Amino acid sequence: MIPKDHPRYKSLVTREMLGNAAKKGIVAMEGLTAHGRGEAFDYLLGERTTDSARLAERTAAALLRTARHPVISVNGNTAALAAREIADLQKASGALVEVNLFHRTEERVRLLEGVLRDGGADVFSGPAERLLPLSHDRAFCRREGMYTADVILVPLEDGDRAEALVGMGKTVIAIDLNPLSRTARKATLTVVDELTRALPEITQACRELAPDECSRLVASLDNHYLLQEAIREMTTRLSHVLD
Ligand code: PTJ
Repeated sequence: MIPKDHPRYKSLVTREMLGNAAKKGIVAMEGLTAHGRGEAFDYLLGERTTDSARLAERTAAALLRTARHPVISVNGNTAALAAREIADLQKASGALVEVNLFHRTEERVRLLEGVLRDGGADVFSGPAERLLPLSHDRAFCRREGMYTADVILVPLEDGDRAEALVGMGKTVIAIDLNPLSRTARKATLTVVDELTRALPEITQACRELAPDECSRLVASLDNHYLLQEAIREMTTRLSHVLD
């Protein structure tokens, strides 16, 4: 029982939920460690959406809205934390939703597809092939899905696949609280914000952006600047946190 008046109530409830999702096989055991790393970086950000993250979120929306064939890639942590938010973003952006796993088994793929459908998403499923230039199982995807996508949103990704997708000429949007990660540095655009804060912001921006603002945001995309701003926000907060 987690008491509602506990100062870290939300964080404790999320951990408990992820622990239960791991017991059911939705979240990989390794996903719990990944979540802990994310929490540590969120502490440094002050657990809020910064101005530079909001700019990144609007730019992500602009990329999705102007894409020919956008795809949202979903792993275990993302499905457990944000199935409903993924469904909302799919409706606002028109993107395909496709499961892609590092710790891949057919059973986990089916479990995650069920979680996403329960959240309201229309999941692009069916037999996957080893199509991406990777030696691990994130290489599995569908020819009419990720493989032919021009823009891919990859929340909580690993750097290998972000790099491979960029190498294939795709525009890669990462959501990652760690601005130092390989993913953050390899992606075309990195949203340094917590997943469940970032997705509704991107969805809202998809709904409200006018075409000329989409073009302006895409033309001025500068990921190096966004990462520098995220690191600056963290170091500024660190230097004042005990004031
Ligand atoms: O479900 P699978 O089998 O595909 O496995 C998924 C994990 C997450 C285990 C796998 O992709 C992995 O190992 O990821 P990494 O390399 O640990 O990277 C995850 C990144 O996401 C880290 O940089 C974390 O800081 C970040 N992160 C964790 N939780 C959140 C987050 N970023 C945003 N929001 C979060 N809630």
